[in-house]
Amino acid sequence: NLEALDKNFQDKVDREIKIEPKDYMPDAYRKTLIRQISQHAHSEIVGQLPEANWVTRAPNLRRKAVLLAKIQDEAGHGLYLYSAVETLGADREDTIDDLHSGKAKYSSIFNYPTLTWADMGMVGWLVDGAAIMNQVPLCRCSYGPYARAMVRVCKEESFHQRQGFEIVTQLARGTQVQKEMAQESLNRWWWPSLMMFGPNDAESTHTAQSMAWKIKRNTNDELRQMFVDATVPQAELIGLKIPDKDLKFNEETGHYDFGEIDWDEFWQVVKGYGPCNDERVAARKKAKEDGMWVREAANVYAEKRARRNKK
Ligand code: FAQ
Repeated sequence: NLEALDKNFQDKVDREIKIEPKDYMPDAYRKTLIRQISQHAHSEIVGQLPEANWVTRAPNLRRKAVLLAKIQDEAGHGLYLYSAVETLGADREDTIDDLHSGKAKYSSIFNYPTLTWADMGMVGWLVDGAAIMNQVPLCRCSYGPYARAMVRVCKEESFHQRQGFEIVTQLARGTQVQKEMAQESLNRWWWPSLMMFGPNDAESTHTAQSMAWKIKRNTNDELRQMFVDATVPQAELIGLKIPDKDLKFNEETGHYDFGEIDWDEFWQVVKGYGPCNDERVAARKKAKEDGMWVREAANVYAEKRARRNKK
C-alpha cells in the first residue's frame, strides 16, 4: 500500500540511501526533481548566451580559447542534466518546449546583459561562484543520478570560478581604466548574483519539503550567506568595493551582515520582464528551429537503417 511505500521511501532518505531511477518514489518527489533538474539544465544552456556574446570580442587568443572551453563545459552540464531528467520518466523535448513557452524557469541571472570584457570575469567569479556554493551540497542530493552528475559539474565550475577571478584580478591590477571597468561591472553583477539563491526562506515555497527529502541540503538564505562570507574577502584582496552600504562584518555572528535585496526586481526578472528575457528565449527557439532539419534527417536515416537491418 501507498502509505507503507511512502514510509519506506522516507526511511531510506533518512538513512542516506540514494534513490535510484527504478526505485519507488512519491509522485511529488518525482515532480519536484523534474522541475528543479530541468530548470537547472535550462540555466546551463541559456547560461551560454551571455558569454557567447564575448567569444568574438575576447581580447586575445588565449582568453578566447579559455572562454570557448568554458562555454562548451556549460553545454555538457546541460546535457548531463537533461539525461538525469529522462531517468525520471520525463520527455526531454517536452521540458525544452516548457522553456520556450515560458512555463519553465531558468536562473534569473542570465537575463542580464554582458556589456564589457570585465563582465566575463564577473560571470566566472560571481555567477559560477554562486553556482558552486549551491551545487556542492547537491552532490549529496538523495536522488542518485542528480547527485552523481553534480560531482563532475562542480569540478568544472570551480575551474570556471578561478578563471573568472583571474580575469577580474588582472583588471583590478591594471590601468585606471581597467580598474574602473572591473568596479563598474561588479556594481552591476553583485545584487543579481545574490538573487541566484532564490527568495528568502520565508518566501520559498519548496525549501521545507525539498530539505525533508534531502534534495536540498541547505536553505536559500544559508547558501546566500555562505557566498557573501566567501566572496567579500576576495573583493577586498583585489581592492574592489562591494556595492552595499550595509555590508559589515558582524563580530558576534562571525558573518557579514548585508543589505536588503530588491525583491521586486528579482520577481520581475523571474516573471519574464528582465532586461534580456525576450532575447534569451528567442535565441533558444531559433536554435531549435534552425537545427530541426538535422534532427529530421537523422530520424529518417535511423528509420532507413532499421528497415534495412530487418531485411
Ligand atoms: N531564478 O521555493 P524556491 C548555472 C523560482 S547555475 C529564477 O526557493 P527551489 C551555472 C523557483 O524555481 C544556475 N527562478 O525554489 C552556470 C520557484 O519557482 P517554480 C542554475 C528562481 O527550487 C554559470 C520559485 O522561484 N542552478 O547555471 C530563482 O526550492 C555560468 C520559488 O523558489 C540551479 O538551477 C532564480 N534565481 O529553490 C552556467 C541549481 N530562484 O519552480 C553558465 C539547482 C528561485 O515553483 C554560466 N536549483 N526561483 O516555478 C536549485 O538549487 C533550486 O531550484 C533554487 C530554487 C535554489 C534555484
